[in-house]
Amino acid sequence: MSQLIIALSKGRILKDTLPLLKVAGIELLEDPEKSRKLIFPTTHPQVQIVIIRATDVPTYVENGAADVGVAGKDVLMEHGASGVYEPLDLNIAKCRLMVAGKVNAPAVHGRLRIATKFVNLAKQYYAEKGEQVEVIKLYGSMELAPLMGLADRIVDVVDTGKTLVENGLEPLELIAHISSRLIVNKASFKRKADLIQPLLQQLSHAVEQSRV
Ligand code: PRT
Ligand code: MG
Repeated sequence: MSQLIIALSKGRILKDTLPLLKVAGIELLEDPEKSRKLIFPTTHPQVQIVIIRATDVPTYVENGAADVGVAGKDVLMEHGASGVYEPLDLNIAKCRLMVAGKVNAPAVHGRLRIATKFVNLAKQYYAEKGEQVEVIKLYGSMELAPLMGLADRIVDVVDTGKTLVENGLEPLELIAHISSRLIVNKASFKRKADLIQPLLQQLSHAVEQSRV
């Protein structure tokens, strides 16, 4: 019997995906937030869930190490992820990809310095605007960069905006609306259609239910 590996990341994606998977008859037997394990069996004998970093999900699925995954559109756009199918918008972990800067910051002369973990997205965004900028790669806590004089702006995802406000920053430009997507390895999509097609149908049904 073929096995299906689903890649998820801890935190909001796991929390929001589990109720959808439950509708598809897939439930974890233990809580990954309380475990150091990385591979988890489920109530479905043919399905296992692996827990990895959010930014690694497209890599696992693209290479077939996982058959299916859930990743934010921000992560997918930054990664490229051209090697995977993206059949379903799960409408979860919603946020906005934005440019933000210090409140009442004086005008910048010369090239803007942009701190972000979304280097490709930031470069693409400013290239499309025809603006020459310097992009500085960070791995986290982007909000700190303008306060410390490391950058003039950040490109990051914003949900409530609370983190910006608490750090004296304000949203300046909306780049994209973001939600998490189901992604599928292209070979698995064909070879494991018997498992993936019903999963897709049940998940899209669950997403529709959650919309109303
Ligand atoms: O945290 P880690 O470095 O392991 O990886 P990650 O940040 O990529 O993963 P995770 O689990 O934090 O986010 C997974 C996905 O959730 C992202 O790829 C987004 O698509 C989506 N998402 C939705 C968010 C947020 N909302 C969000 N608010 N991802 C991050 N945030 C951050 C935001 O950048 C800010 O620093 O949460 C902070 C609080 O946001 P506010 O605006 O509510 O204050
Ligand atoms: Mg995070």
